[in-house]
Amino acid sequence: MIRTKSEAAFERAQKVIPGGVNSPVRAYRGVGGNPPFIARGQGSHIFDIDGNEYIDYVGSWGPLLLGHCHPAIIDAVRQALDTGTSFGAPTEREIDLAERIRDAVPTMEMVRLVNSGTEATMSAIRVARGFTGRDLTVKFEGCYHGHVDSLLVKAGSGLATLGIADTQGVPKGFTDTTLPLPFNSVDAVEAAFRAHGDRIASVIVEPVVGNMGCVPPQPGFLEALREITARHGALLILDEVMTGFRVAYGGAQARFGIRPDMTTLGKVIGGGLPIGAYGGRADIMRSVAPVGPVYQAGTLSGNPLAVAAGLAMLRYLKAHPEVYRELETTSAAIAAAAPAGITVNRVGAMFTWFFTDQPVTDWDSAKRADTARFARFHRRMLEQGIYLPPSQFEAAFVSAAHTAEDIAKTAEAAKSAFDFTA
Ligand code: KE4
Repeated sequence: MIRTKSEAAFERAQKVIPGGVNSPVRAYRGVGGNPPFIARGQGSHIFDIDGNEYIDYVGSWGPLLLGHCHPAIIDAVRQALDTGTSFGAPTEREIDLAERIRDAVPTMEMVRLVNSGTEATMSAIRVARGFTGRDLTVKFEGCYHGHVDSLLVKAGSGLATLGIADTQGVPKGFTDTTLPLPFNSVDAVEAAFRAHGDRIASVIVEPVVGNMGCVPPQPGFLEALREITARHGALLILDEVMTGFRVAYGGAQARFGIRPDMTTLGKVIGGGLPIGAYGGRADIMRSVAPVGPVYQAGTLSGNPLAVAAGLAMLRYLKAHPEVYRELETTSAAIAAAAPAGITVNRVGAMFTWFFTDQPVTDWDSAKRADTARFARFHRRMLEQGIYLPPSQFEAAFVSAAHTAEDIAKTAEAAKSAFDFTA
């Protein structure tokens, strides 16, 4: 593929934007080569500025569950545009979205809209501290909850991709309040609570991890988190920024039957526009300002365009439950394209091909994957018009727009790329 325009754009971008990108993982440091610059998307495909076409398995890192430019989303944003872009004042459609979220995720008895997943998780752990009067947060190695100062400890996603164990710029005092534990280890959680139980405000977890690659919960793990946190008076926060409305209409908590105290959302609920949300038990959420003493705010929170896109997305998903059956079928078919020797982890419309023949159940097993071979594979797939997340430690996303033809082309390209990189 010719990508001369992208190469020139990347040169120019790096002179004014750190790494030439507005989010590190987009720079392709994890796979080598330079990133294509995107001109437009349509359905399950994206097109770069050199006119190359790709089947898209990034989907803007999760929001585009219906694919690019779905008419329901585009029409809703177009209509909202005619009434203005922002008011900084309450609007009825924010109530509509909060009510729809509560309808889909009943444990979110009250909801606050914010502008990103990071804001959602940052706010949720703050509320948990304020509500419990405790300071410590438990997280899991390889999980990523956005670039929240205190949670950038053994985090996944871009930190795992770049091999940044813990970022610079966060005072030790901040990260001292965070206890990173191995994902899927009930023993480690029990031990942490034995040692610090009366100081732990919350446990925050990706119920299905996407940020070390896709790693499902082992049977009983989420249930154990629920029981242990309740026993010690700590709050269980499910970070469903990625899994929310993706692995089921009600998220991972519906799929696995878990009732958390709080949930964070993002991505899908904005239909591709900037959004996040946190919520949970009404008694907890009543500690949020202006009702309670825990402060959280945002100029563009509940932004009319993002809310219009999110409402259109959730309305469509509620009216078309068949989407989730189609996503399961499509994802299973694509994930199955991996040959022997590759570990495939998949939950609903998110999956990862790990370049190891061993099970991947936590960060220690994920990081044994052959990232050099993954990089060669990624480049080979890109050359064949398959646009995968540029990191072994990211989940790939399937949309309702992916077709049988996409699946066939992807399977063919994958076989060639696996053989080529063997
Ligand atoms: P944002 O602040 O990026 O909207 O959301 C942070 C976040 C929180 N929780 C989970 C489970 C997440 O997956 C994320 C963000 N996901 C990454 C993809 N692994 C965003 C991609 C990027 O950082 O560019």
